[in-house]
Amino acid sequence: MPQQVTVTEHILLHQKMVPGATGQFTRLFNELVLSAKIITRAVNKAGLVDILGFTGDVNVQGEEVKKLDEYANRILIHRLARSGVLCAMASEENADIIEVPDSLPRGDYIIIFDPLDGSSNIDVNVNIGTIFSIYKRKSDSGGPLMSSDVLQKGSEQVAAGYVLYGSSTMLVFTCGDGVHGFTLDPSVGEFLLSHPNIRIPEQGKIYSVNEGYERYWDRETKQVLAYFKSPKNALRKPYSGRYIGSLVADFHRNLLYGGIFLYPADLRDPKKPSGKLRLTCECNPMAFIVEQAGGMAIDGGQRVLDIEPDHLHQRIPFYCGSLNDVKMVQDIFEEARSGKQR
Ligand code: FDP
Repeated sequence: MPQQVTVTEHILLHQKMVPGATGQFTRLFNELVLSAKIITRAVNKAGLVDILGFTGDVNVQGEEVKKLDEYANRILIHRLARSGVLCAMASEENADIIEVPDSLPRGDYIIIFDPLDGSSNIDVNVNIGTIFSIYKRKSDSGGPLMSSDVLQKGSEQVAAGYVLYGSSTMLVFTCGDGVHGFTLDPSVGEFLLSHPNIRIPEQGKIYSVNEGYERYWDRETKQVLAYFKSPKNALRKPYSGRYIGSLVADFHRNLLYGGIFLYPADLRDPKKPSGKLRLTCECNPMAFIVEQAGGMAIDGGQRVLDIEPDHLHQRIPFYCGSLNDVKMVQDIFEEARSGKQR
């Protein structure tokens, strides 16, 4: 460990540097950290207590809900509502915005989260994660909350991050001043700074995509993959393919080693022409983190953080990672739009 700084100390230092900070953000973050520890405890006991498998319900995405998904969602809603600083929450598991009950104090922050990402990996002991994205409301405090307060562009995020439940639990986040990673030391129950100022390598060597769906991709994405696999690319050798199938885990590996994550549009299902990943709870937070680490995230057409969301569970095609790799994707899409052939 380079330094024994806890995540709470780090956030308090950040608070001191923000003129006029009230401590509201620190309170919200403390509840997130506590939730991450509680979820870690449940994840670590999976297989020993009755927390694996399905609840029998189907969520707003039409997916079967896993018990651990439901547990993580419940913990986050319960804890975050008690931070006293939120006016609303939104979860990947809930169809609508979650209001903070009248009985609890409120503030100006809004948090959007995916309580347990990579659910299909839960029952087989493969890495999963929690993703979060934090905004401040635009409308006046105390007045009615507007949908535009929740549906802000990703560039308006105040902070974003993820918790990775892996060989250890890691909390990685940005408040707009770089990306920092903290590892949970279970012996002291604290997240300690283990990865200060993370920078993603400018040139990656890994691509992560569910290649089984190649036949359903658009022409440009097929061209992109051909490029990464060609010995004539920037590396002068094929990239390595790595796909865990948990966004948090695939993203985290690429962040540290360099690489690109792709979840393209899928032309198979006309109901989901924009791929699978959700703009507000998955793509925006990852895009904020990757940009803060020196990388890039696009939907094939534009910067992810510039997209105006039109609904809470909107999906977009997602290309995210090392600068040179994502620029290459952008060039291929731009050439296709301008009618040029490579
Ligand atoms: P999951 O459905 O298992 O929760 O968006 C959710 C997600 O996992 C991502 O974490 C992951 O990158 C992707 O879906 C995997 O989807 P495919 O199985 O279609 O590859």
